[in-house]
Amino acid sequence: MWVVATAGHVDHGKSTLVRALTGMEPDRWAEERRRGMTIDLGFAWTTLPSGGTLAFVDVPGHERFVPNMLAGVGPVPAAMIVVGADEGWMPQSAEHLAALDALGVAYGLLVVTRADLADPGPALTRARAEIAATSLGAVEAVAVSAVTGAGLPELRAALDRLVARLPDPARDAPVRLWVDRSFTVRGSGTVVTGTLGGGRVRVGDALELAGSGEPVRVRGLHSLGAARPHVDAVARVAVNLRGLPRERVGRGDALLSPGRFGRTDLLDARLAGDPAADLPATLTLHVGSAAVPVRVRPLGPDTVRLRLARPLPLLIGDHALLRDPGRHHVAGGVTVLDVDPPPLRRRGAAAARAAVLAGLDGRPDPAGELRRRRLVRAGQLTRMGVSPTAAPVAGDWLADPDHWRDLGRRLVEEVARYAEEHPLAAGAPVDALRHRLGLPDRTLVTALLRPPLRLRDGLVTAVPADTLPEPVARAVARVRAEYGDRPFQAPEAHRLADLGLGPREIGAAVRAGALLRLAENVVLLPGAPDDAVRVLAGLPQPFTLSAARQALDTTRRVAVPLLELLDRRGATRRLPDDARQVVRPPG
Ligand SMILES: Nc1nc2c(ncn2[C@@H]2O[C@H](COP(=O)(O)OP(=O)(O)OP(=O)(O)O)[C@@H](O)[C@H]2O)c(=O)[nH]1
Ligand SMILES: [Mg+2]
Repeated sequence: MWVVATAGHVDHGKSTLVRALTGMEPDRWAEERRRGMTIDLGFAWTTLPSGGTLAFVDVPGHERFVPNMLAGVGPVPAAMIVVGADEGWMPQSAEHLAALDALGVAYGLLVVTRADLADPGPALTRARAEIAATSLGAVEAVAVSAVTGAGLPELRAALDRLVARLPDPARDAPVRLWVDRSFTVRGSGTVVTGTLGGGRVRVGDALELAGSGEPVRVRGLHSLGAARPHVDAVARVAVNLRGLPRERVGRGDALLSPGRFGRTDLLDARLAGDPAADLPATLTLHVGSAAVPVRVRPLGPDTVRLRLARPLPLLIGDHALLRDPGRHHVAGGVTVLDVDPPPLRRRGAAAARAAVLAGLDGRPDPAGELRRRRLVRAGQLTRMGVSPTAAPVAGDWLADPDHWRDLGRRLVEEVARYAEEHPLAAGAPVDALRHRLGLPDRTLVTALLRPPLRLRDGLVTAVPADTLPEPVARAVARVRAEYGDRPFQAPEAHRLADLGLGPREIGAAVRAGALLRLAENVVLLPGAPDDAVRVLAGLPQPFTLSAARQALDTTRRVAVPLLELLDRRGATRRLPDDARQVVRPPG
């Protein structure tokens, strides 16, 4: 199934056209039929010549009902713009088009209707030009009369061509079903409807209400007027929710896959196009079927911080629209850049934040998020719409590799400092170290332990340096200082010789756990294999030797024995074609 929303000025014939195409009545309310005007969203569907099913979300054209229109088009990726041949381009033709543009809608069709009343030519020319300047670009156009039926076969064929171009929905995406209607069915209880843009809903599914966070259970599903065991995106769907009172859910709420979305009332966003310098301080944010008042704080020339009056389940990359309800005016589109932005407390923080936002484009960027957040839980990233690519350093904690190496170095220093401050203590308690490093979880401290540090009875100690002969300990310290920030580069043979590390000295350092020998004269620091797995887990799997070598910024001399070591440890697996994949992250 595909879903297309109508758009266009009041009385230009949207509902009449939907009726002519589907044989169904989109104006559901008696009041709408009495007044001959759409007030709220209408739903109808038809079979196209190709055999596919197309559902329409029919929207009201009157300027008073633009918020209803926006709730309908928000989750729908394609539009049928309807212009009356007799009246031509009108204010809500323009406002609806501005809304589609702000939401980034890229697929559409122009229909000049009421062509039995006037020459469609002028309306067609004007509307085409207006649409061409938006995210919809050049669209196909058809002239019709819903009364005589002229042009309807051509319109059906054009709709077939339109839906054939629509991108395939993400079938495995988490569910975020924006609710556009809710009502009670006697004997069944509360039913909500919406346009499912991605994923699959099944009878029996546990979902979560965005507004209250409360869990709900799918008791029944309807689509195209029939009960279904499951419904795949894209689809119009009606969901019967077990045991949920009708007052607890309504338009603007959403049904979510549990644990897959955060809720945010603070976000940073980029304004589309040439943003007006004098953006009002309060506007309404429209996204999905929701409309929420927001306070706008400009940051950079085209970036803003939005404070929402209530939290919404938004992801990085979501498109939304800002509208000035008082002035009936679409103020612009926004792309969400960050749904968990840092507070701006210090002087200069806003300017610094603007500089960061200047480098973001709303595309999920796992490595960039790690770099900016340094330490974050995998689940938290997922709930922002970013799929983690790196393996966790501990539990579900992810760390920026540079930050993690830095923490490792600081831990060694803190253990030494603790020993100086507490000469009689048997070691530094893990919690004290956690505190000193400002880490949120003690498992992070234990995950950072590398020789010469070790944990015994909850206390961290450094293996006394004097277990190594003084010259060897000094040489190892030099290696650590020189190679600590390029952990996959092994000192060349001549450098080892300069440092006084011959085979015997290397043997002693390896036995003390201070160095790791990969091959004759190829030594790394002991944490290198775990760090390597973390880097390799971030590559598209499986990966080649050369991809691994580049990602690790090293040579074949190191990469070949290092990968063989990882194979032996069961962290990577070598495939028949010599490519490899990471099978077990470091634990
Ligand atoms: N002659 C003629 N009249 C039409 C045609 N299409 C619609 N109409 C008439 O135009 C009037 C408005 O049509 P609607 O379909 O209600 O318009 P709408 O765009 O849905 O209006 P809103 O939903 O209120 O924005 C009705 O009286 C229709 O009968 C057409 O192709 N030819
Ligand atoms: Mg209508």
